[in-house]
Amino acid sequence: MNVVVPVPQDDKVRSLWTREDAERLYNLPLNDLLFEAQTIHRTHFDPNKLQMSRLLSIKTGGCPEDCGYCSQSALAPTGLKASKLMEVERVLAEARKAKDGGATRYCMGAAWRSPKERDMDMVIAMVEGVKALGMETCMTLGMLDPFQAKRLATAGLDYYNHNIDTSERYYSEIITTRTFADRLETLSNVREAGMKVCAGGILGMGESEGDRIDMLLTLANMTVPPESVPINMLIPIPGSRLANAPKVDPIEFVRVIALARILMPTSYVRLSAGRTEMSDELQAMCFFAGANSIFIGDCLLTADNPGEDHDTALFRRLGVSAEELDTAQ
Ligand code: SAM
Ligand code: DTB
Ligand code: SF4
Repeated sequence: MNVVVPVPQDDKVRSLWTREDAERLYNLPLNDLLFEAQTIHRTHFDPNKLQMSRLLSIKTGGCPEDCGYCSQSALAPTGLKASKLMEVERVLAEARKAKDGGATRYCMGAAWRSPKERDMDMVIAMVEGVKALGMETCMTLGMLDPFQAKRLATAGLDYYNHNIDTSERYYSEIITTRTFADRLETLSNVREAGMKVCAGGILGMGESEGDRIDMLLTLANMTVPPESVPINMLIPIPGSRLANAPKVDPIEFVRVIALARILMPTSYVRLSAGRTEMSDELQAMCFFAGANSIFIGDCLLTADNPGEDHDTALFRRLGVSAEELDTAQ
């Protein structure tokens, strides 16, 4: 078997992963790749614990951006009804339910290109309110300038989610209303403001194997890699440009999860959107490959998620349970 030496991420002078390293890992015989990923996983995490987050769409639809995968773009005939920013009290009521359901992190998403000044007070009140419930907070509101990032960080926002979605090369095939560089700039503003970064992407948008590897390399080679890396399987949305994109081969999906685990040994890798379409066996394989975070609940932002009954049964069969929040931090 090839011996793979992971690059230590806490070295003062950190060496970067090369495309060659990543390709070699990705193309290992599957058993070797899984063994390597699971070995690394066990040195940093309890392999039988999953971090559980819950999502809420606080502002749905009517988005001016043209992301080809999204149900919420006003530019695609997806039939989704747009709604206004949710009242703070309603968000907090939903967050309480999520906490009772076992979620330790509450993620609030808005269909915006970027937050407007007039919305910031309500968004800040949501962060403070959810934080006061004793949950970790995460938001995904589109692009942030340094000032907005600082305001959110000061309010106590723990994580900001902003996905790079795919490789730099393929990005403009999927989104034309902003650039890959815009995405990286927001991520840098989030990091500078002192928040933790949640950044990942989507598989199944017609991208190549090289695009998937390059996406992971961009994340892994950041000065500080994201603490949370969501890997979404495209949920095809009727009316969206990617409604008929070719499906990802499940084994290739597992390979990407394993590669993410090896390239970013201490990050949480989230098996994110698309679990409803995955078999229990595929999910189990993703957890073995190093995925250790999921969204729970029966709804993501606008699309379905497996729901509590199915997940509870699956986790019992696999002997995995929810990771508790480390309140000592
Ligand atoms: N509007 C904000 C933005 O785009 O940054 C935040 C919300 S957006 C819906 C959050 C992420 O969800 C996207 O970056 C994308 O990675 C993921 N996503 C959206 N629609 C999806 C779909 N149909 N299937 C899989 N992932 C999806
Ligand atoms: C992420 O990477 N996936 C989540 C979260 N970050 C915001 C969103 C998934 C959205 C799936 C499609 C929908 O619900 O509309
Ligand atoms: Fe808007 Fe975000 Fe959907 Fe893109 S992914 S259309 S920015 S809500």
